[in-house]
Amino acid sequence: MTPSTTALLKPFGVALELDTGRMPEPRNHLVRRASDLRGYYADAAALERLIADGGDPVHYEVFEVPVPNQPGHLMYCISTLQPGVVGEECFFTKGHYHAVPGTAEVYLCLRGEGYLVMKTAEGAFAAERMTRGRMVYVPPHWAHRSVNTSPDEPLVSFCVYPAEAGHNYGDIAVEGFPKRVYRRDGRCVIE
Ligand code: S6P
Ligand code: ZN
Repeated sequence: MTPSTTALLKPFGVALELDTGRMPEPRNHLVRRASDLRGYYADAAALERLIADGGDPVHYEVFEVPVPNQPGHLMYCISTLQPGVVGEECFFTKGHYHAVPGTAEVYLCLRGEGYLVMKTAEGAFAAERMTRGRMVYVPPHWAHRSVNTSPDEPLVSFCVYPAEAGHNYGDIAVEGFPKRVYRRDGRCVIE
């Protein structure tokens, strides 16, 4: 089948800074600070202290040059999740299901260390290690959240997913994930 003229997108390239996890010329740049994560961490008082005394630090940034959100296209982004803890809990992204639930995602870790934690609406849980050069496959129907377990290094990832997938934050602000990731005495604990 020949695509219509409007469906034909000209091929393009995008520069990525693999170490810093930035795009020099993004069209979309999402910044989430500690205050955007209210309600998500186990220790709400520790988060408020971080916001008030720590200058409401940036938690993570996502850089995109979008493509049409239509089936057939692939969306992609590079993101940087800063290191840190709220109380003892490692910094994380909000986490989401895809609005089109039958869409998967690939995460490639470019720098740092952490986990991609995942859950299903039926209560299944998985945690896959993220280290440089490791790819994690998020199957359809699994909500996913990045967690940075390093004491001092950003977690940089590149992800690719169907352009129509969208985001569904659903119950995550209220229910969270079945397990949380903590750093205690220099060790990482998932419980
Ligand atoms: C999109 C993909 C990432 C996240 C980003 C921010 O499917 O998984 O681009 O959107 O890491 O996470 P969140 O949970 O705040 O949207
Ligand atoms: Zn996603």
